Amino acid sequence: MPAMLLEAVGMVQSRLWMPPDGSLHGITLDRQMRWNLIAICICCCAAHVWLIAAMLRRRRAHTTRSTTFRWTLLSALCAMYLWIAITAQHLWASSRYAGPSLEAMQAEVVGEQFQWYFRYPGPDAAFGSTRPALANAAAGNPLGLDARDKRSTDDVVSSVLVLPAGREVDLRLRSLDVIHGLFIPGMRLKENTVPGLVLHIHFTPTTPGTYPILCSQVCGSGHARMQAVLSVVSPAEFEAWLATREHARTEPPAQ
Ligand SMILES: [Cu+2]
Repeated sequence: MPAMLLEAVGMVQSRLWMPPDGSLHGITLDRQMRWNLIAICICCCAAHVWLIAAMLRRRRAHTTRSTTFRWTLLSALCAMYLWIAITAQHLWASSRYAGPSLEAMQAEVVGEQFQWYFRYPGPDAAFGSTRPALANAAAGNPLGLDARDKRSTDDVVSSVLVLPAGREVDLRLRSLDVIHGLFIPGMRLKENTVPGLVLHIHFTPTTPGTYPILCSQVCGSGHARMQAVLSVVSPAEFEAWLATREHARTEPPAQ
């Protein structure tokens, strides 16, 4: 019965506002959201029934029975609130307080008015230094990669975030100007990019497909067009894509 109820709420949820989930942690998160929604709906309906009944009934003197009923109801509400808070905290902690595994893939997301850039560390597995003074999108260096740092020479910068399905990703988030909000609804992922800070968030995409990337902070006049795409592909397709980008980065163009 609970499974059927969850499934029914899930169908309504996906039709009304939630896109299909493509991440590992999204399964637990969606279940949590559905239980919260069910609890809130029951409370809302019960409160209205109680309110209408109280208006229609004639005022009665307090009895021991009605007082016991009220305390039972209050205790049940407190227990429900605690259950929601504890399970939500557990879910939050597993994704935000616990770090990624050592095998997690590294990638960087950089927000700039009004564009998302994505960087991969290349074969050396280390992100090279950047300098804001060198940032020049027209010259093909939007993040200001410093060529004097050897670790920068193989870094791959892309305007599309391509990730392999089934592998955990450790995203490091930066901003070049104002606060932006990385929001990938299909991955149940939302985190700000803050100037001067490097924030981390980790997750595992599971379902191949294309997912919109949005900005959830009103970051300026072009905020609405600050969109990009996450493409989740098979590990083999990802390796092939990255190898092509790395080759183009490290090999000088043929004369
Ligand atoms: Cu933005």
